Amino acid sequence: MIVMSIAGVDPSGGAGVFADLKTFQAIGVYGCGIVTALTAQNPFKFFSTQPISPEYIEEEIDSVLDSYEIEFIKTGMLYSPDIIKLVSKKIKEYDLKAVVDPVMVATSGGDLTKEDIAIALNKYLLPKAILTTPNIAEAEKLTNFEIKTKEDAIKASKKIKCDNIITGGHLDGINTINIDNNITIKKQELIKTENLHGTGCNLSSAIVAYLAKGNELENSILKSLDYVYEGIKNGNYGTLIAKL
Ligand code: PXL
Repeated sequence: MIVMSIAGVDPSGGAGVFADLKTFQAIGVYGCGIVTALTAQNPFKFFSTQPISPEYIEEEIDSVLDSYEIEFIKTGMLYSPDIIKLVSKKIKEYDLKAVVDPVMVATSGGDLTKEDIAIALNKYLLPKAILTTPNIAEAEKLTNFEIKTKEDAIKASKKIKCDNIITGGHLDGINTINIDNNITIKKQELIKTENLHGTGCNLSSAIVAYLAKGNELENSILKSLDYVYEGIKNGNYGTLIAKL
């Protein structure tokens, strides 16, 4: 089983492609990583971004998919509408099943996108995705709808252009899962910690790994919520990673 992440590089290893590859390995699938941008950052501070050209990203994707049979991929930091368009084209060309993490703002406040990319995500990528995994702020940007309550999250989830999970880290631990317009609420206890850097990246890559291992979509999501929850509890994210 081979899966692929198309995302940015966080050199501190907590988020982005490096984190995705670790999650793939931990769950037991082989991971490939396509780099869309380099960043200079650590869990406390974001310094800068160096995007890769869409032409070169295309060459990276072709070089892997020319030799590997891949069904499931995830996308993370895509940086610009041009990169989003390119990725959408490649999903169609290779008939890929894509889990889209609609990365827009870093917890550390960094420059993960060139401009507001919600329009491009809605227009080009989400209609081709099998799932998207926004947090509350990202779901608000995708839908232009403010989320304050569980009912708001359910309404927003029905406005999103593909199956989705709106993660509940900023909504009392209430995760809203919408598959074929059927809503499942999965509440998780919130863990008091500062160490959450990369949890979004890890959730979407875990979902891809569980899908590749033959799990259905809802089961893959539920297993991945548990996987990330255990990781947070064990201090696997952000600064405490150093204890590993
Ligand atoms: O979690 C969002 C994210 C995605 N991709 C990269 C990141 C971050 C957050 O810092 O650095 C490369």
